[in-house]
Amino acid sequence: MSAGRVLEVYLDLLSQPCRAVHILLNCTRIPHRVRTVALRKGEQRTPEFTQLNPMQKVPVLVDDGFVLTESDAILKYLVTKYHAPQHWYPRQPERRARVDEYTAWHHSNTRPHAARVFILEVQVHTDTGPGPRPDRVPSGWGRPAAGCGPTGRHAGQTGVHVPAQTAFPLRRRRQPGRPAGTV
Ligand SMILES: N[C@@H](CCC(=O)N[C@@H](CS)C(=O)NCC(=O)O)C(=O)O
Repeated sequence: MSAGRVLEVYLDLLSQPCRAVHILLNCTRIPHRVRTVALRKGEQRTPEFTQLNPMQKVPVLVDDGFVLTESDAILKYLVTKYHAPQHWYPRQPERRARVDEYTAWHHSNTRPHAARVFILEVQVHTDTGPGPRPDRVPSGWGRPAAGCGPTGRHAGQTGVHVPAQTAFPLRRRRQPGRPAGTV
């Protein structure tokens, strides 16, 4: 990092890709400054942020004038540029390819499906009912996680809008015995 220009990341920690960047930065102790972009307040649509990322999405990295979006690219850039330990992103081609294989798969598999489970099991209940179902919320939810994990309260604050047409089929699938409005 060039002197005096601290690496900046634009994040909302309610966002999974942002948390991945945040976790890596903290675990590898790369000096950085977090600039929060509150998605629920629409801060990703301000002219200043749009200039940084015309796609109006977080995370965004700014490293001495170099602007980079897409968490996968940011993670790999950070490890390479700041010489993070090899286990994060090995140099050996086959081992590196295994990481790339997973990260390529993650975006169209783990992430959307996990997000869907979260939205249906937690978000919908929080937005339309008494709150997340206790049996769907991990113990320790809302308390800062130990070590390098994400911190803060996430329930009901994902910034994800659940359109009515998404919620409708859920009502039809409602299990007997559960109050209306629950999945
Ligand atoms: N593929 C991108 C996804 C970025 C993304 O979808 N960010 C979401 C938060 S998880 C966002 O900024 N959404 C704001 C919006 O769409 O208005 C990455 O991994 O960085």
